[in-house]
Amino acid sequence: MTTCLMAGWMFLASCGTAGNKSAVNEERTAIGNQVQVPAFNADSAYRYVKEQTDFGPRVPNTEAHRACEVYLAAQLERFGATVYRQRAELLAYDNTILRACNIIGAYNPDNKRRVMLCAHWDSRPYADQDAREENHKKPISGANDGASGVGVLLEVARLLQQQAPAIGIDIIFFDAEDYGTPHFYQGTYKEDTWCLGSQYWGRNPHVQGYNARYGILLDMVGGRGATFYKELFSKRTAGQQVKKIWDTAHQLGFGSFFPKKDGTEVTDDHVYVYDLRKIPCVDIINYDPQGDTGFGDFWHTTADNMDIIDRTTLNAVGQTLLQVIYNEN
Ligand code: AHN
Ligand code: ZN
Repeated sequence: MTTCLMAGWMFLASCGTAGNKSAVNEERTAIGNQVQVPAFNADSAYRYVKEQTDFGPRVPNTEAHRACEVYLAAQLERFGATVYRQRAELLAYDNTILRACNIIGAYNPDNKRRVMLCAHWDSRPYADQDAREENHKKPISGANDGASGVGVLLEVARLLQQQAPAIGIDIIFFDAEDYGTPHFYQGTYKEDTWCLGSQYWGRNPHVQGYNARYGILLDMVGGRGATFYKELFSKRTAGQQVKKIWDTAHQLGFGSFFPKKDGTEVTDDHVYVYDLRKIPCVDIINYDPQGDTGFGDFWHTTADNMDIIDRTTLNAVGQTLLQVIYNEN
């Protein structure tokens, strides 16, 4: 005890100016709103969403999927991330072998204090919620279901290169999220057919013993008039982070996109991030309390294309995300 006090006093006595400066910095972080948070560019995010859809549906084992993988890895590299491509052969609901790839961009990889940001980059092979039965076996464009979350995170990556936050960030694009059992399937039932990429990553993280304080998953974050209710698995396993994100959105004036109300519980990549790695992870996912699927009328239909993407929604999610991660220390 005496030694501690002594050391503190000696430090102050020997370098008084530095001591004061550090006290001022601490005060600034304690107040909290002094941190410079970069401005999210929604035009840029919109362009990244469109560039993905321009490849066509990113269904595993297709040429469009392969080309988009190259594009996403190149974008993360261009934005200064350390990029990992985690390849895996994953068994689908009907035992099709999917040549899948999780794409990871690490920022400040040596920092132990980390937050992971994720979205799925594949698109669904079946429009099996479409009103027209003839569309059920057609692949979807997935502008919202898939590309929107990735587009927002590519814009975040661009900004991370310009201005580093105090913590390390991992951007993870999970593959094979949306190859789950279609409604028309008559074969043998199999469990856990959604989120195959995150299940693989959860068992085989890109870095041995990987850990993060928490994660944020973006799913369907670009739709016009979207509403992000509090998803219930997130609320139960990452309650603190849910509160922080929704409070932040309200402070920034995006309250209409983020009602402080409960949605439903959704099986999505965040469930496997939590169950397999014990990292609390919040799913920011469109919830439509009116519609019968809960996800919006476009969901798993041919209508999920660029026509429903709105820069205003991308901006609300992107700017909220930036505010949260730049205030971590
Ligand atoms: C299920 O339909 C089981 N979960 C929704 C997860 C999902 C699909 N997100 C986008 N597409
Ligand atoms: Zn989907």
